[in-house]
This record gives sequence, structure tokens and C-alpha cells, in this order.
Amino acid sequence: MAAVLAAFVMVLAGQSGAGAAAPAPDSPSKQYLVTGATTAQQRSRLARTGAAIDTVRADGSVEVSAIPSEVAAIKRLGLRVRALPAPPAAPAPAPSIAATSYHTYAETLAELDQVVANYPQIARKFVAGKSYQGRDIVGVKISDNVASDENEPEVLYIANIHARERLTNEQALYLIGILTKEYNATSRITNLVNSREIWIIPISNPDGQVYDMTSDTSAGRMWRKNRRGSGTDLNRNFAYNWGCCGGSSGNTASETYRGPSAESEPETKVLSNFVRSRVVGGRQQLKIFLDIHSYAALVLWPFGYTYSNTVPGAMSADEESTHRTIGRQLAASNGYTPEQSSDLYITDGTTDDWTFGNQRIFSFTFELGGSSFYPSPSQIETLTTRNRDSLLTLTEYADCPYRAIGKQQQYCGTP
Ligand code: 7B0
Ligand code: CA
Ligand code: CA
Ligand code: ZN
Repeated sequence: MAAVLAAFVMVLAGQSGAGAAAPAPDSPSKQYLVTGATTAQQRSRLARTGAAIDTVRADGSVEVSAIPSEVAAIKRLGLRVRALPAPPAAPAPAPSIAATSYHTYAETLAELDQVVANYPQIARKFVAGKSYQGRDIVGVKISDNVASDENEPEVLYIANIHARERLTNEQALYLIGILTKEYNATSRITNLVNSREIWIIPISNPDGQVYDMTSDTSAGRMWRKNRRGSGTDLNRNFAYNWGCCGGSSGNTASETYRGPSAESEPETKVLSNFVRSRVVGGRQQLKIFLDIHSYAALVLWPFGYTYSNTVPGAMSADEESTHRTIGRQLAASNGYTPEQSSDLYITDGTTDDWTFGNQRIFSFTFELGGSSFYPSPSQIETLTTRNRDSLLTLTEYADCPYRAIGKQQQYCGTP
């Protein structure tokens, strides 16, 4: 009975399950390899401790970022845990090969300014709002007649909501690069730019990104969250079934801390408000959304909060099979593994659960490939080019995602 009561008090205290035995202040998270959790249910039990699951290896073992209380909770689940080495220091930046190193926040802004200066007809910079520390959350809109809001299907790409997922900014910049440089050169790209309005936000969490990159060792600080207080996991802070299901933590020290309330974080608000601002004349203009993460090499779709494939009123059979069909097609192109988000592990308050569940935008998460959060800069080109076709295909689906299941006539009135 005492144990039951203690567990109840822990839940009331927002400890989200197991991790509260040791009340000592939690030190920063470290990476561990966990073996023995090979099913979605077992990985969800692991995630329920609050540990962030960073990748699932081919042999089924799992790399996690966990604080000491979470490590203790993982051991209590009967799983084996061993510490992983800190990421190796990145090579010192060499100015002569600047193009092959990771873009800082300042370099990213400069790059966007350059694109807009070079391609003013089709590229326009926009500021969605400000981060907690006052940095601009910047994006680029790409379309013909870019200054006008035309009646064209819209697509939103966001990256780097997790600070340390450094390749994701490069993937966004890669997409901006091909859409602009190949306009009027590659017909597939010309057609897309002429018929879509494509919004791309390369660094959704600028404070975290700057903090992660401002590291004495040049290896990166392994920072994931935003920078308000001890940080909130922005990908657990969105306002759809926020904190519902053991897919986030109530412990402020945890890498999956969900924040004090849904949309409590300035960055979540800015991104959500931007998406809401694309409702024009009562209709959401965005037809496709992609949130770019790393490094498990996955194509994911909603929902993450439940194992159910369909949910009455929230995910119809046709919506589910549209997500699944597009997701599998993208994965066939980039070589990633396609699955519903909860097949990986349960998450709640994620970006894509909200963009679909609340805004009805067909939504995906990519986990880019790579062997860590900091692949060698020499790998940037290979790892991002791998998504050339999948990103173009996804953008094409904005005309009518139901085309994927042959139901464009029924849902979009198109042949
Ligand atoms: C995360 O290692 C999110 C799935 C979204 N429905 C997966 C993501 O936030 O746990 N994995 S990651 O942190 N990038
Ligand atoms: Ca246009
Ligand atoms: Ca429009
Ligand atoms: Zn991530």
C-alpha cells in the first residue's frame, strides 16, 4: 500500500512514472546504450522513464540520453545499460572548406539573405517570431510571384527543433539550395516552384542551436531542448494530447521535459502561430508538413501518442493509409525505415501529432541518417543529397495527398 501511495504521489508530482526515487539534483544527461528493449512496447516503457531515445541500432539496442534518475529507472525495468563515449571532437573549422562545415545560426541567416538576394523573384525571407532569448526564428518562402499569397497548395518544412541535430539545418539549406539554383533548369523543380508555396524554417530552436554550437571542445554540447530555465523539449510541448500518455517527462531536468503547459515555450508558440496563420478564408493552406530530426534514419507519421492506427474523428482509415502510402514511398526513395511514430515508442505533444491532429495537415517526421548527432562535416553532402527525391516527391503531394491512395477525385475533385 505504501508503495502504491508513493507511486501515486510521484505521478501527482509530475515525475511521469519511475524516475523519482533519488531526489538528489539531477546532473546533465549522458548517452547510454540500452539492450533488452526491442519492441515498441518495451521502448515506450523505456521512454516513459523520461530518457530520450536517440536512435535504434540495427541489432535492436537503443542509444538514449538520460539523467541519473532515469538511468536508475531503466535499470529497474530490468534492461542493461552501459555508458557511451562522449561524441568525438569535430575537426577545427577550416576556412578554406567553409562550405563543407556545419552552418552556425549567423551563417544560416547570411545564407538565407544571400539566397533571397540571388533569387528575389522566387525567394523571400520571413521572420515567424522570436525565441526566448530574442533571436529571430527565420524562414524562406519559395514560390513564383513570391511576394503574393497565391492560391497554390502550401508546404511547411521545419528543422533543428532539437538543437544538437545539426544535420537537419543542413538538410533544410540543401532543399532551399536546389529549389532556387535549379529553377528554370530542372523541369521537376520549376514545376514545383511555380505551383506550390513552400515555407522552410531551417533553425526552429535558435537558442538551443547557438548554445549547442558554442562549445569549448567544438564537439557540441549535446543540447536538445530550448533555453528557458533548464530547457523544455519543444517536441513534447505542442498542444495536442499534451502530456497525455507517458510519452514525455514532468521532470525539468529530463531531455523530454514537456514544459509546464502546452505551448508554454515561445518557440512552440511561434511555430504554432505560424501554422495557424496559414488558415486563409477558413481553410488551412498547408497540405503537407515535415519536421526534420536525426539520426535514426526513419520516416514517421502520426500518431505518436497512441498505438492505434486510426482514431475516430482524428485519423480516418483513408487518412491513415494516405500517410502510410506516402511514408513508404518516401522511404523507398531515401532508404529509411517507414513506420507510424508509435511503432518507435510512444511520444506526446509532438509537432506532427499537433499539425495533423489539430490542423489536419498530412504530417511526417524524418529522422535523417548518420552515426551520431554530429556526423563528420565531410558527410553532409552525401547524407542530405540522399533526400533529394523524397523531398521533391513530398512537395508534389501537396496538390492532393489522397492521390497516394487513388482517391483524389473523392477528396480533391481532381482527375
Ligand atoms: C523525438 O531522436 C519524434 C517522433 C514524432 N512523432 C521522434 C524524435 O522527439 O523523440 N526522435 S529524436 O528525438 N529526434
Ligand atoms: Ca506562387
Ligand atoms: Ca497561398
Ligand atoms: Zn529530434
